Amino acid sequence: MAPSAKTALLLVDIQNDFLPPDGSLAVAEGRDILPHVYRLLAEGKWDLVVASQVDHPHGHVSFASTHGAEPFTSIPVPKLHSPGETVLQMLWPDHCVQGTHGCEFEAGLKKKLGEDVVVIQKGTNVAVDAYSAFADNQYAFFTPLIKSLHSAGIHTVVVVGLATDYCVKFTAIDSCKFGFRTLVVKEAVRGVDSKATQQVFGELQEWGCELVSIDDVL
Ligand code: VGL
Repeated sequence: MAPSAKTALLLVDIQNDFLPPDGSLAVAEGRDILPHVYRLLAEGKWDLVVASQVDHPHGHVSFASTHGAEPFTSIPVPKLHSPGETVLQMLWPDHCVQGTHGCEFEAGLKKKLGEDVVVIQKGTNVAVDAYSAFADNQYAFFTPLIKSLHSAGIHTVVVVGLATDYCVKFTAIDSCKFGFRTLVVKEAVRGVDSKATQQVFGELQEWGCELVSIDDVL
């Protein structure tokens, strides 16, 4: 990395509900990222640390329970601002409900986050899901993340967290689209479907993301 390039560490959705043993949408190997994430926080020289947090209201459109349907199936749901049009929504178990333990950052991470961490909440609109930390899945509403990165003069974004095949993927791709040099730390991401990881890494590279090892960014 060029020494002058201002760099942000972006921690994607490291929340109790995405972690075993109790998370309602636990990523099976999710805890494996934690030592790497702690090390990045302890040893990294970051110009900005950002933590994204899924913060869903009760009855969120992405919850299977909202529709009386089975989790891990897909259904068409109304597209915002487009009467009569629909988008396909993957349905999940209820997760990261505002104000619940499952919504909180993992306890060890919480202790290690400095007071200057920028927390970006997403998925707060009941009618649309939000995998990317930059915007919802329909790009109808943007979070303050792009403004935070630009205000801090960030050039490079280092992405870690959960889950490789959903929120990490869409966040890293958006980061590339917005023109940031985007590095995804292989040891510090895990997927809902671990078999999909290599395919997702390939997709990320096609978009211009760099897959790196932790020692490349420390
Ligand atoms: C996520 C599924 C549903 C994630 C969020 O953080 O990757 N996955 N909502």
